[in-house]
Amino acid sequence: MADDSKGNGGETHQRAGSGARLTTNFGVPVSDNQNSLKAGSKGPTLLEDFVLREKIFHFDHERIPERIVHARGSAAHGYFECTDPIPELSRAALFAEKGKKTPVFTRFSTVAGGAGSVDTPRDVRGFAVKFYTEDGNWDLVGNNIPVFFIQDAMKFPDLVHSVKMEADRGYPQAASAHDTFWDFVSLMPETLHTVIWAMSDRAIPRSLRMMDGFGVHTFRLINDEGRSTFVKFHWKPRLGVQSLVWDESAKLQGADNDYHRRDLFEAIDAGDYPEWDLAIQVISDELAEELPYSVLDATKIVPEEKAPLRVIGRMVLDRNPDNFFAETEQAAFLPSNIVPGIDFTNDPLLQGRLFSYLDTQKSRLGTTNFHQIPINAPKCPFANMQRDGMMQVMVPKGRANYEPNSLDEAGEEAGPRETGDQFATYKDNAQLGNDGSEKLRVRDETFADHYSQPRLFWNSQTDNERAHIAGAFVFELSKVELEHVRARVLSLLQNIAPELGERVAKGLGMDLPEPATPAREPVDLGSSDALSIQKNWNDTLEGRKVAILFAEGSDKGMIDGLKSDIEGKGGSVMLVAPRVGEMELKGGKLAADGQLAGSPSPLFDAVAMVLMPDHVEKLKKDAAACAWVSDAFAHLKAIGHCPGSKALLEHCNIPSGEGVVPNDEFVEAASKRYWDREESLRDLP
Ligand code: HDE
Repeated sequence: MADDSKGNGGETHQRAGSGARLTTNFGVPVSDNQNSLKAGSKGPTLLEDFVLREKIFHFDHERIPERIVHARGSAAHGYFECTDPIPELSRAALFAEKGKKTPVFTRFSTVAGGAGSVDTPRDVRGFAVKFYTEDGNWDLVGNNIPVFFIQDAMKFPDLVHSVKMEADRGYPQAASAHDTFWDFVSLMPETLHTVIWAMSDRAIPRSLRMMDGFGVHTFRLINDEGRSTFVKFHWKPRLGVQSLVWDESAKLQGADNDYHRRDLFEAIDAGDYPEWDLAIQVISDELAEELPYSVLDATKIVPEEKAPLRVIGRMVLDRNPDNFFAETEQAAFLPSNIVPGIDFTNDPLLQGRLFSYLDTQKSRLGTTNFHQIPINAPKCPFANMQRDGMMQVMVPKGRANYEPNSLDEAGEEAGPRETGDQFATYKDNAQLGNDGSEKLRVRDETFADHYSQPRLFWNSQTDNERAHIAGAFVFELSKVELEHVRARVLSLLQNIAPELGERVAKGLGMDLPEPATPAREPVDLGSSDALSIQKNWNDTLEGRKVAILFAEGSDKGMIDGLKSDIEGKGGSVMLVAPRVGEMELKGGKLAADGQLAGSPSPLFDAVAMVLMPDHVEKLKKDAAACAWVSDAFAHLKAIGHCPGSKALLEHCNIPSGEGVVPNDEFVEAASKRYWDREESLRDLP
């Protein structure tokens, strides 16, 4: 067999280790890496300087095109472990045995912004997992929201053009709050289900470690007998789903551009490995037939009440990439990467994706041989008759580069052969009422109901979550300058829920237009608690970050006590003070991890203060100190205080009460957010 499986990087790219002599790319030792070659010390630089030329030539070509969508992302290595095998449903090797581990590489991303944009805009997040299975790579390229904006691949370029920076002015960056996006939404009611999720707190996650992931499309599992079962894939974070509040996420864009990237990297670096359960929703053919919408429609969920989640494995991310470019940037995910035991469905969005991603990888990575880059190469052997191309790094042996051949049927020279019992596409195309006999540019009529599921989502939220959703619509539409677009969105929102339309209209100061006429009458789907973040909120300190503010003369014993109690409950602590150098405290010396103005409270999940009265007097004159506590209060966080620091709260008009507690009650209080506080703080729509 031709030895194609080796040589994908390894031997040809020998890089010397640390302390080795510096050389050019061709191995020539470099004697001076500081100065270019000149004709005399004041003379011009010589063309002959191949060392300078090579160094700058390489530098000039360091960038590759960023991803057209999902350009900003962060990734990590880890493994998937099967915890509940499903051989009755799928022959996939990775689901075959309890305890079986498969390496993974997982990349999280925002959608709209460029590679250098901020981490915390209101946006859908990408959740792409590459499983390096023994039968090849399986890429589950999903999002943190279970539905998508559009039903048919044909609309994707329009959707993306509308949400990215506007064509003439080149802004706004990483934001959906602008005319063209809402113009598109207002003309395409199929976007509404994803839009209502995107206006909920799902689109402002607290951490990449605290978001759900969804395969979005319905897939098939195929068992040994060739039987197909519809499934949806769900990732559930062990830390629970947690979100920010909007003002906090906007302030985080200033406080730390890299808030999510840093959080993921630091957690893994500290051995605090993020973990998700992988669950499947099994959708029987009967259920699929009986639902009032199609399981092939990516704008619809199948409620957990109809098809419960079954956990089949877990993913642990336990290793940061060694090099951001080589791994995270060059990772090429392909929904068409599928393994025996899993198959596609006729979802017209998925079908389009199967086409698109190969093209994009060729355009970004420059060659059809992008599969040879180590992060993309399978970890199992691979062999075929595909040859040559730009940047070919493999050196296949043997004469035969075609198949069939008869050079030596049994020996080395003949090369690889097909194996009929491996991946075979599921044949039945006549399911779910599909008439495969004609080719049509149509959408099945079951795809035409765009309101029932957004209404289900709205009905499932807490009052506070509804206020956030209405508030997000008001914020976004207030940035829309085209009056007729605002009005058109309002006419759609009323079909989701009259109350939503009214609240948004009031928030914008507009009259409510007539509701739009639905293409298909909505049906009543009740409500589902699984769709709410707050109803499922984990009261825990695990994975959360707490700040303790102190200054000269503070009580070190109290700080140490708080710190160890917080860490004992799985939280992490950052010590913040007006300056970072070591300070004399009551009971010993202490240095802060961060300076007050540079460590604003949006960076933390809860804050406590240990301050002496004389320092509080100084802090009262410090705008950063007042903003620190006021923001923590406005972002619904717990605030702990000692008798001295209480004066600062009073100075900033922060009342005691739920979540604003003496330090001895702080650790208990810090695991929550205080949603009820919001009503007294903001004029919620
Ligand atoms: Fe993508 N998408 N997409 N997408 N997508 C890309 O591929 C595309 C869709 C998703 O971390 C691109 O490598 C089309 C749905 C993620 O590298 C591009 C259609 C879902 C990522 C592309 C869709 C996604 C991408 C850009 C409609 C959720 C980032 C660069 C037919 C289920 C993966 C690239 C990573 C990336 C095309 C729809 C998720 C342009 C044509 C639906 C998570 O090929």
